[in-house]
Amino acid sequence: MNQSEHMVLLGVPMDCGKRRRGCLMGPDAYRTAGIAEAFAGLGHSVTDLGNLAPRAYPQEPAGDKIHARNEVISWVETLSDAAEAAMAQGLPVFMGGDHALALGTVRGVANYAKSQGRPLYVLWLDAHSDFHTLDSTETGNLHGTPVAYVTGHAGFDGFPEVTAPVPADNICMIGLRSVDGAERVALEASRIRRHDMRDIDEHGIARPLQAFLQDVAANNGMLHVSLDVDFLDPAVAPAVGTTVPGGATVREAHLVCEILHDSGLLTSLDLVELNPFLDERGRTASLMVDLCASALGRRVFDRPTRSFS
Ligand code: HAR
Ligand code: MN
Ligand code: MN
Ligand code: MN
Repeated sequence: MNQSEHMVLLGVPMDCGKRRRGCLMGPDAYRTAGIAEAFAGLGHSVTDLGNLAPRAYPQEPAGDKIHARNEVISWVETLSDAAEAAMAQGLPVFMGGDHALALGTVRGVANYAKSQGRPLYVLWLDAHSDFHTLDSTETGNLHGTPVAYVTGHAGFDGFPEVTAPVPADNICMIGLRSVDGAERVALEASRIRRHDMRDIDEHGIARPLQAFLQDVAANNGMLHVSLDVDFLDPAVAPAVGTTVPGGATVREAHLVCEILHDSGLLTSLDLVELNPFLDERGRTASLMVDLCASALGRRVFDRPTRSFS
């Protein structure tokens, strides 16, 4: 399979989904690591729309438990509109920025899928489940909340209504190893598919992914992938604020991306939580770009298209 895509790059220098700063440098790190050249080298056309910015927002109220609520709300509005528009042009890659950007990108992509009469599926590659509501979050950091928001959970006061909530059945999380108590209770009560690192150790990473992709294909779904740098083991991807040991290896991550490419199902992609301030000679940014290349068709050899049994 060698379909050529129109890649639409959007820089999202969002840094307000948590306290530690640096993710605002993410978009330029991806550019410096050669993301556009990597896609072009695979035969895709590429448009870089530059960096987005939130519109003006009211001052944050003093003492709010939620960090930078108004700034995030403003980003969500900007990102929803940008995502919906970019979907009509090609395959958007949202170069973050922290994971709070997914409140906006997934909301916008879901609106687009609805307009096409197709279901949206979301693959969440992350050490964390990011399934807190504004009530359950202990840190007040909104990068820990996007999955609860886009599935339509209540209590996101002041946030735009989620007009096309993603059904829990359509979400698959792979890589989990840091899930807070309230998130675990909520996940266990939901139909979200969740694969922790023990699952991956015991059964491999290909099987749960292929089962999910089969469902996406059977339902003519669109597929949004949200790739958090901390999905990867911090030994190979140190440039992230929330490192958790025991993450995916370089090969496991490439295999996920290679299988995604072979499926032909990918329709949009978030790259989140890269903090270039914490990187070592650009190695994390370069690894993320290499993974993107695998997801868009880079390979050593073509795979046989039929079995020989
Ligand atoms: N669960 C923790 C919290 O709510 C940590 C969330 C960290 N999230 C990310 N993205 N780094 O996955 O604050
Ligand atoms: Mn995350
Ligand atoms: Mn994470
Ligand atoms: Mn938490």
